[in-house]
Amino acid sequence: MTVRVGVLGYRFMGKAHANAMARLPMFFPDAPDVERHVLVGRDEDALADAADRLGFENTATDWRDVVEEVDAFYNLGPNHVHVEPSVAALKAGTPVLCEKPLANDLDGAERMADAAEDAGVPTATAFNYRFVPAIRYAKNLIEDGALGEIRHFRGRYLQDWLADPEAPWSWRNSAEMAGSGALGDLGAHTIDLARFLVGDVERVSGHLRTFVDERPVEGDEDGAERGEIETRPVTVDDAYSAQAELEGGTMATFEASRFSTGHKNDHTIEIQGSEGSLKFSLERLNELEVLRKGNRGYETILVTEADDPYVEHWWPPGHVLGWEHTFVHENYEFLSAVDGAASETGRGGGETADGSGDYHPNFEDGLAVQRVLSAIQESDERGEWVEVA
Ligand code: 4PW
Repeated sequence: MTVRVGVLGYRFMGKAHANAMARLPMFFPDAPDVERHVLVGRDEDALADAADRLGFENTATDWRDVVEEVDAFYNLGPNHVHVEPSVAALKAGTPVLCEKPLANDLDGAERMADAAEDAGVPTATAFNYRFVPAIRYAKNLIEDGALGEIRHFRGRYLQDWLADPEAPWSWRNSAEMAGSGALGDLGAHTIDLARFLVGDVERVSGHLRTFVDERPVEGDEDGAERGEIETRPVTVDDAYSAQAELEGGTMATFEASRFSTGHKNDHTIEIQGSEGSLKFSLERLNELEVLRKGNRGYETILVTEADDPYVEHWWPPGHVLGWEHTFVHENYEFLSAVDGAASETGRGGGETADGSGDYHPNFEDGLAVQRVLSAIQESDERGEWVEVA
């Protein structure tokens, strides 16, 4: 079957996913045929230009005209538009991939996960860092017991694009449009990796901080062109930190900031167990540092061999991959699940009893992360530890 994909959003993430879909026939010949069928946005001129560049057949200015007609719907819009279109697509029986965090708040994420369960079709929360070969390698090591019992997980995700107080306001600074700031935008990835590699988060103690509480608006914001407004309030966190307890008693710390001067997209993970340890940095994503039992130091493993996860699809050993490849792997897995689910018993039927396939991270995983985000916010407000619902 040819999977016809409808995509809402054509900026940063639209580009990342369109590029991924374009790479599939070249590098993943066993992937289903994929048509970039329709691109959705509000500004017709910008949309037409983006559709042309990103290889879409059609455009639409209303997602309502699209969600029923396509074989998969990608919701890559700002967080506040995640719920309504995703739920409508699922009600029409259309599989959905949605960017992270799943929603602005717990209520929205619950509605999405409920709709996914009722629909019984594959869903994806776009935690693309699960698809880094070195992260997969780390998961295999942990599952094989090479680290023993996991005692510590440390994850931090540091950026600096808001360190300048004059950096312009965007939807990512608005609680109404984004739900939270560094916490949901960056922390969601770290929390997902903690769940993926170690286990569920059981309780948290969180701290959120906003360093700059208003920012200049750029010319294309409503009212700015006419000189009516010069700034908008920042209503989300610029940085967060949390300590947590994971299932099995692992101690964890999570941290993210948009004010970490000198750090552009620095996501690092450290895990220490009774038998060994590992370290991963997104800035060196082809490497994994591993300390094995009996050794006195870490060895750096270059995760670029043909038998390393996903690598045989690309280049010979040592020919490194980058950030964009994580989206290719993610699209490969999700679109294969969509195709598998549809081909068994027609659209919506599939490998699993309810037709949802076995793709992860799905909306249930997105909801699990949202529960942790919400507990961290609540803990900051109450000044005490909070159990994750
Ligand atoms: O994965 C990261 C994010 O979640 C991206 O690299 C940029 O920062 C875009 O949003 C966040």
